[in-house]
Amino acid sequence: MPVAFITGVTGQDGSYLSDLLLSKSYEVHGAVRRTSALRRSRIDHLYQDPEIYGKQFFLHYLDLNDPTTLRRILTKIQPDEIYHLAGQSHVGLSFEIPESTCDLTAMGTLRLLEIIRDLKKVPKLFHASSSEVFGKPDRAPQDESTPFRPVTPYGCAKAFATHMVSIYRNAFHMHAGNGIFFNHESPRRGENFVTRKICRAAAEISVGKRTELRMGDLKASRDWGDARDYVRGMWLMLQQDQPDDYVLATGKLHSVEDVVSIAFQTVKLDWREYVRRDERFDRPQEPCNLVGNSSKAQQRLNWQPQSDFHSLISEMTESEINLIKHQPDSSDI
Ligand code: GDR
Repeated sequence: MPVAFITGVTGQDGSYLSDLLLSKSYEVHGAVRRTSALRRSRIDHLYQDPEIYGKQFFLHYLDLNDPTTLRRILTKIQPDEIYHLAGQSHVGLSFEIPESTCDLTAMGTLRLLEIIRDLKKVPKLFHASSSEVFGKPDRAPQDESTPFRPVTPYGCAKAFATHMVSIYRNAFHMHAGNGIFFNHESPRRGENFVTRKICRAAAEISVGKRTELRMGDLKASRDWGDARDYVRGMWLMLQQDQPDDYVLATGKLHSVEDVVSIAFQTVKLDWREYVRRDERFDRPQEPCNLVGNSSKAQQRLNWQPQSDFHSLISEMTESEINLIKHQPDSSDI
């Protein structure tokens, strides 16, 4: 049974990755922050299952700024594969809390690399990098050779971490790779990211739970894929003989307004009646033209995005309607 260790296991990607690895008979260990609530979290279905939790799936309390505990856990479980997904992942918030963003995302990754380097059996490492490293790029679409030009503290922290992973791969011959992932969404997306915020609001407005949706820039655009496709890509990256960096993206740009329009269409409402502009959600700087070219992943990993944008946003909106029906007090999840 291969052993995997996941940082950020309670997040959208960590939870789908746990499902995927467990289905492939891995023993999965996840790192959980002391402050994370497990009950009713995205991994609740695994945590509550006595056939899985404590047998094939294990959780460890760990803060990424606590290298001693990290070293102790890794020495004990001796993972074959590490999936490093944890970090402060909200780009807008990184302007408010740049130091802790850099400490977790940039230095947290370096601390992990340092510990891995010293382990007796050096595990393979996947690092979740981000299209935010490209910022305002000089070309579109972006691929693995596009220079990094971050325009946000988050993007800058990810650029540092991404370079460090490449440096450790080359200098210390580690099987370590960066997944330079463009936006990826799902019904398990965090509620303060734009797609989930919109789908949730459309569902709540449709059942009369609220009357309006306040939004930042509707013209902002992104390359949005499906998180379930992207976690499959993470696993594929670590199954290769040679470690490398890969861009995962759909290659298609859509605007925030497109998300709004599809979500409200799904609940049969005209979005113009409910959506209000609110500059509080604007960011001091926005990246532009972030659209990815995933040819390398398609050729070498045989990876293809399988879901399309329209059905993803409809699925997310329908999932919100189900949540409202079945968990009326879901706002505290
Ligand atoms: P992003 O995702 O910053 O691209 O980072 P997010 O969903 O937060 O924003 C996407 C775009 O929507 C605009 N926007 C708003 N965003 C939010 N959150 N709330 C709003 O009200 C709103 N109105 C407009 C944003 O300005 C932006 O242009 C995500 C994260 O998952 C990162 O961790 C990851 O690395 C990148 O994707 C790839």
